[in-house]
Amino acid sequence: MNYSSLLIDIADGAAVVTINRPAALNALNAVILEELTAAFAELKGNNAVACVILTGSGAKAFVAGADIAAMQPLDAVAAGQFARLGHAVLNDIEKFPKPVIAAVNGFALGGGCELAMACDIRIAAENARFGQPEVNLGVIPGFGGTLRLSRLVGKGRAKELIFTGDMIDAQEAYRIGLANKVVAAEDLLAAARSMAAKIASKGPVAVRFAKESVDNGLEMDLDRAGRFEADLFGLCFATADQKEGMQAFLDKRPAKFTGR
Ligand code: DAK
Repeated sequence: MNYSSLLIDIADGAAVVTINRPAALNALNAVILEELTAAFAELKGNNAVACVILTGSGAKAFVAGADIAAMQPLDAVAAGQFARLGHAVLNDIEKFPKPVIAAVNGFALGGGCELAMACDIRIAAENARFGQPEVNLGVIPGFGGTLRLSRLVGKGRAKELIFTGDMIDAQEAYRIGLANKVVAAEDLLAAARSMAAKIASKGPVAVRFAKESVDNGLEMDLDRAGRFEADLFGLCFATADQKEGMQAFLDKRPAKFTGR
């Protein structure tokens, strides 16, 4: 499929999806949200893709938020539709059956911070800035920010960021657990590709089950979460990858996973 606002580059098991609207700091409009939905649906079934890297075009921004100019005139019904579109995209990414890494190359504000938080892992460039500045605009985070930020960094820190609208830099984001690591801007894509390649070399079914277990387990009490994890652990033994992975260990050779 051809995309007007996304660039997609697939190599070595990873798809780099670049939101390409640098003149507006990659602000999310309905076209980008619809194209992200289509792109993730396409990548889901692509066996050459083990991992997705999401980033923004240009040196300045990952995504500076939802498109304020497009949102300003919306009535309550249209705003609700826009919010549902955003939620659907972020849910698709969160539930995507392969890991998604956000390579945060500058501003990740509002909907941009929310988009990064829907990804499994965030690698930040030194110039990255994170924030939920919606209160400056008279609204609250509308794409799951109040939910995902508090789960990632805890209730107190999330409330401080959301109530003040303050931006934090990459090191502070790392310190509070919002970013997994910080790298020099020029090394960002290489760092993301290197992590994606490492993940792509593992058993794909095991990685998918691990993602499901972490995400679903966090929403359950420990008893149910434990049973869910045990069921997925058991299911691993129905895969060729489990037989191969354990046999390879016993043979003292690298495993050759097939994703079956
Ligand atoms: N939307 C539209 N255009 C944006 C934008 C945005 N979020 N952010 C930047 N731009 C545009 C600027 O208007 C400017 O366009 P031109 O004037 O050149 O045409 C261009 O990008 C470059 O930006 P600046 O000139 O402002 O660049 P600076 O370096 O001076 O400043 C900045 C960079 C990131 C600090 C600044 O651009 C800024 O503060 N941007 C807005 C950040 C922000 O407030 N983001 C949160 C957006 S609100 C909801 C669903 C979702 C949401 C809310 C409700 N429901 C429907 C319930 C989500 C809301 C948000 O994400």
